[in-house]
Amino acid sequence: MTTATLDPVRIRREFPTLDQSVNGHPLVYLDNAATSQKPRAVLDALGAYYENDNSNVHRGIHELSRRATVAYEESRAKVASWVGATEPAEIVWTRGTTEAINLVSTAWGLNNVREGDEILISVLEHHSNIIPWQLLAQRTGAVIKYIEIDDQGRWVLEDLSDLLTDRTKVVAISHVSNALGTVNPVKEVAAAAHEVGALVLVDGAQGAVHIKVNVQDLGVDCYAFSGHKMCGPTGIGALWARRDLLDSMEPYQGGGEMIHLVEREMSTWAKVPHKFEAGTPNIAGAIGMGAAIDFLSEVGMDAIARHERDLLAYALERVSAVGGVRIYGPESLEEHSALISFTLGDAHPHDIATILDSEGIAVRAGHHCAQLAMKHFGISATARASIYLYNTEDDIDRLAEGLEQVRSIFA
Ligand code: C6P
Repeated sequence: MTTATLDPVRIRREFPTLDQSVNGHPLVYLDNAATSQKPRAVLDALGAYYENDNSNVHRGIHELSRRATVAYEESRAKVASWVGATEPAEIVWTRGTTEAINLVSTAWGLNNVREGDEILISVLEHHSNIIPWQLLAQRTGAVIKYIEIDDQGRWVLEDLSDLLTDRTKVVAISHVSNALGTVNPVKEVAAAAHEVGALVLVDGAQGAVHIKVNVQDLGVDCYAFSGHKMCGPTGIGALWARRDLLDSMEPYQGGGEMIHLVEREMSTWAKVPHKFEAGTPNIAGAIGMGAAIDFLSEVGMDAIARHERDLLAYALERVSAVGGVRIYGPESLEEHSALISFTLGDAHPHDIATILDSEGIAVRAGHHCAQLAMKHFGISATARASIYLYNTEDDIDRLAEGLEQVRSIFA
């Protein structure tokens, strides 16, 4: 593998799952925004941990526990440098993006948001970045305000200075929309939010996958992301947050690992990040996420981004040429991440996905956990083809051929 260009045909050989037939056809996997496939390097890291080092972390004074702890903490350091954290302690392991957002909305929110305060989110958000804030609003009496979107699924920011007030306590926004592919101007909104003293949390579930993230450059306070969308295992993800913020926050859950001293009436907490990691963590998952970061770093994020952009351009051309297709999301490639969200005439997106599946092509159909975004367009669902580093022009050709079949059935 080289860092300059990327050969997807060579890369896909690293992914055993891709080497199979589905419904009698070679698999075309275009559901990467839901979860990516895993390279052999990640599967091997998981196997090696369970075969050689399986043990609990930070507890046992024995060799296996030492090895497990070293590998687990090394992975934390890799995740820290992946997003530009100033130190590994700024990374809290979570089950994924969803848990990372809930951690902040609960551990920070319940102590910092009061009745009448305002929470600003956008209509484009995944439910994981809506519901935790609605729960917080219900519990505190805070008010939720929304950044609206235009007909290309981009934030409308003309009235941002009205949306942000001295009551705005938190701005929670996605880096990239999973439903439409919009790459959002997070940096600009974060700067404005900080002017009114609000905390800025970014849902990076679809960001850290495709974009070389630097949280310092973005100028945000928290960044949440998942391992399974970036070649890592399921059930592991991370919250990055500024160290002083983490230090100031109360624990999220109580249990082993997160304490310093336990007394009958009162206990004290471990230092961050362990304060937020109650119970035995997903050790294998963390090690697997570290292996995924090694893998992606070796391929090179610049090369991945270039490949995805070229393939997206090709896919937009091929898919939009199918009669009756309507594509949702930004027209400019600069603002459009590696997925195509679309409808095709009167065909229900579930029917589109079912017909494609019969041809061995995996796409997602539905509201993509973004019902507010769907509502904006007056639809309940789209079909979504999402691209990653191992997809090829052949995959896109197969998708376009499959869509022609859908069209012929529903014409
Ligand atoms: N989106 C999709 O098919 P978890 O489940 O915690 O790893 O990630 C949740 C999440 C949060 N924000 C965004 C922008 C997301 O895309 C997701 C996951 C998947 O689009 C499953 S619904």
